[in-house]
Amino acid sequence: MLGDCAVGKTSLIRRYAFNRLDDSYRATVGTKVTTKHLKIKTPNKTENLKLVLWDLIGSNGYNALHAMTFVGADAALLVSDMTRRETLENFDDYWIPSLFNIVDSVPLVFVCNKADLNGGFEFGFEDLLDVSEEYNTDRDYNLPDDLKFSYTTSIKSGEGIEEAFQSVGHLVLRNDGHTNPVKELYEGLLFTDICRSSERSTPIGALDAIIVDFCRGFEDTRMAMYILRQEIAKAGIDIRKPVKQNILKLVGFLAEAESGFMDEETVYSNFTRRINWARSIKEQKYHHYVEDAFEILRPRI
Ligand SMILES: Nc1nc2c(ncn2[C@@H]2O[C@H](COP(=O)(O)OP(=O)(O)OP(=O)(O)O)[C@@H](O)[C@H]2O)c(=O)[nH]1
Ligand SMILES: [Mg+2]
Repeated sequence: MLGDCAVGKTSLIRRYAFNRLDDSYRATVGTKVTTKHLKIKTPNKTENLKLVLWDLIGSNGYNALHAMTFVGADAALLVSDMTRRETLENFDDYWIPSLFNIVDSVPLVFVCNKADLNGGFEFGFEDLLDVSEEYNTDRDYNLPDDLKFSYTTSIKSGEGIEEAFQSVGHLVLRNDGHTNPVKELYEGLLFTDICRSSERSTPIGALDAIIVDFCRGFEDTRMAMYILRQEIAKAGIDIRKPVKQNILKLVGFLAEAESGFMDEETVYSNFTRRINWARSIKEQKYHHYVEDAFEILRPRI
């Protein structure tokens, strides 16, 4: 699930996999995995598919975390918010190039979400179609007649949700990338390269590097994320606006957690590396003020 912050990635999964509606917004901390079993009807038979959905934080700047999540992906569902045009533009400007940087090319399904809202729309389904056709035409990805590559969705009415995930299911089934270990190895190496070059002088950049660095000590990212979510909360970090002081605290908490199952030397070298990243954060207080002022002024200009 790809798309900017607050477009509705988590809400769509919640509605689809658990049939739950929840109006509150809490940015997804790191990544979260949900499994959904579905039936895929092909002309000759019905196949059972276990779809593993990877939800991630959409916020700008978590580039290494995003890249890590893309490794091994078989398809992507790109989510935009019809009331914010930049969420559509960012497909081209950020999400698709970043994804294809890691996984070469995988089938893409597009949705414009929040169709239930009364007005305030900054783009429509036609605009989404333009993007979708640009990416899916030359490929031989086939879908049954009743399914498409793009949908208008709403978590309130439920429109388009089942169909969008059915499309993803069909495409995953036909484009099974898991059979190629060389490809996965290559993707992994590419990802390591991205991590090395990531920008760490901003609070988000450093936190991004620390999160990914912590995950690399684990076979199972889900377990790492589970621990991270707890420690990030304990350190009082707001994932969308982290501050240096709390990131320093987090580095300590992570070392404490690691000391339960890692040897002393590894814990110490992890701690030293991460604390150096956290210490080198240049706090951009001034920029925060400008950003906040802009948020206040925006409706008036
Ligand atoms: N009216 C309306 N609100 C929606 C819809 N989908 C999501 N929302 C609301 O939009 C807000 C953000 O939704 P989330 O699902 O948390 O967004 P996200 O894409 O997971 O955001 P990040 O985790 O920060 O990347 C929440 O308040 C949701 O209730 C929709 O179809 N219609
Ligand atoms: Mg989310």
